[in-house]
Amino acid sequence: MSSRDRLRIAIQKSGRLSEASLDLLARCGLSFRRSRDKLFCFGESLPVDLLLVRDDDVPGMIADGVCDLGVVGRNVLSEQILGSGAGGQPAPFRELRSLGFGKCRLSVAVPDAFDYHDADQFSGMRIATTYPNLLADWLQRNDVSASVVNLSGSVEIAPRLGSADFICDLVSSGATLAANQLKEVAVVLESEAVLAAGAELPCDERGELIDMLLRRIDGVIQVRVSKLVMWHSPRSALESIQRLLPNGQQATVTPIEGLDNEVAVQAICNEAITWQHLEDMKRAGARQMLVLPLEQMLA
Ligand code: PRT
Ligand code: ZN
Repeated sequence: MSSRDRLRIAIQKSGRLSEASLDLLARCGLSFRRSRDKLFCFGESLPVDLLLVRDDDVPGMIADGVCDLGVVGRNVLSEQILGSGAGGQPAPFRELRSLGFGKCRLSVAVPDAFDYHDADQFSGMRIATTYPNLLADWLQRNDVSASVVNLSGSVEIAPRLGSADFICDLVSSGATLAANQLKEVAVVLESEAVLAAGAELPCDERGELIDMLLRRIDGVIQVRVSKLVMWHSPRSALESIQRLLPNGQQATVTPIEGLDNEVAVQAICNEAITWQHLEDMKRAGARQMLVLPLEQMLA
């Protein structure tokens, strides 16, 4: 490992993950000055710099020690982890956190007209993909012997061109499959953007920066879903109201001046709160309910 004292993070230069990656790092308090070639961003608020690269290059750059962390789709990272495992060697990189954006599935799709029941029907078939390692691993785990046709792109037209029977590709809305008269029948991998790191984290100042960044990332991810819920209720109804809160935590109960049996309550909820939750709470005795978004959170 090199003896750099600044941390380096690789993110996608331009593509589906770029904006959300920059947004996440900004929410973690990192600000950058872009260089003229736009491939390197110097960290101004902390000694953390960015490299803007193709998503496929992120794991390799971590393995080579060019950068310490990277944001990349689990699909890309897992494919390369499987690919690097030859000879029983442990992979030189790993997933540290899932980041909650760039969600998609790596799925097997078959022609619309195909009467699909189960994965045994893949036996003896040719499946086109740009993820040969993930597909082969899934076929093996499911005890199916199909042949993997490794393509470099435009997988969805392979069945029409006759170069494969089925495909295995990323799906999000399903529109691309539908436009190609294909249907999704089996999920090989649930994917989203992840924070990737080397097999071992540096134990110098960079390691401390990584720890701090992970704490901030956890906070940023947590506040995205968490809400502060406030209400007034009779003290006697408190327990039954709290039970109605999804994943409610850390209730603070305050007496209300001049009202002996009334309390004001505030609690953090780590799950989405629906109208139904609020209506149920009202029926249980809650009044003056407020649901507020959180800005920052540090456990
Ligand atoms: O230039 P570079 O190599 O960096 O970019 P890239 O073109 O390889 O990657 P990019 O930006 O397309 O995707 C980056 C990452 O976003 C992927 O590795 C996934 O982790 C994630 N992601 C999320 C997706 C999708 N959703 C997605 N829908 N990546 C690709 N797609 C494609 C899919 O391949 C298919 O062609 O979109 C089409 C399907 O979309 P739907 O909505 O029609 O189902
Ligand atoms: Zn790519």
